[in-house]
Amino acid sequence: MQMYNAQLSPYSGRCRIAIYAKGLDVELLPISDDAVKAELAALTPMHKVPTLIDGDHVIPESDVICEYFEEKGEGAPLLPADPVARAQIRLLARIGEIYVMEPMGDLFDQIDPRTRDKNLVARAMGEVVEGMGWLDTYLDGSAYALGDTLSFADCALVPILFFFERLGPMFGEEKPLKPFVNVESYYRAMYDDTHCARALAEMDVALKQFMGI
Ligand SMILES: N[C@@H](CCC(=O)N[C@@H](CS)C(=O)NCC(=O)O)C(=O)O
Repeated sequence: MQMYNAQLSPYSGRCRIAIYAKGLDVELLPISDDAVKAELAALTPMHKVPTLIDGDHVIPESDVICEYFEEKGEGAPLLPADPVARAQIRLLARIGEIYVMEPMGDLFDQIDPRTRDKNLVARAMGEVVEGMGWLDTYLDGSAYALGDTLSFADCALVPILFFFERLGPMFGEEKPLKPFVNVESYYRAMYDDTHCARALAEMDVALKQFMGI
């Protein structure tokens, strides 16, 4: 398999954690390369990363890719058998993706204070904080998002929380995780997981490159 990838993309990071945890043989194709980017655009009108290639199949969307990995049945399972636990994992991932990451995406264009739209920032921040509150409620203090093993929820949440923590100081919030006690202790513990720590280190390098530091 091959996957069109950006090291800084939280959606690509989600799939990389799944790939590392499952020990899958997936070649990562960097869209920082213009030729690779053009290749991706020719394969799917969505031309977003991540996009997975498996033989003749072109599979965009991080959630769909993770589910595809699971259903192929290779490597460690990232969804338990119990339907209630599966629902809980998917709920946590969805809160992160829809209610935290989506509004947080609007903040990337607002990093420069000179060109910042204050109303847009206030609206997006309000939504992000509301979503973070929901996460804080649903995380139950387990070692991982649910229970004591890595799941799809961790794959989704860890890259999102990386951005939440790193973007805070750019908007005047030095310790953005502090009000979210459950989320903060969960996120800190994820650095002890080899696969999450690997993706976090990759995102750290990519963010420094992006910021020119
Ligand atoms: N819902 C998608 C979001 C993917 C996405 O927005 N990727 C961004 C990078 S973080 C991208 O490829 N943007 C390029 C574009 O939209 O053309 C997923 O879960 O994979």
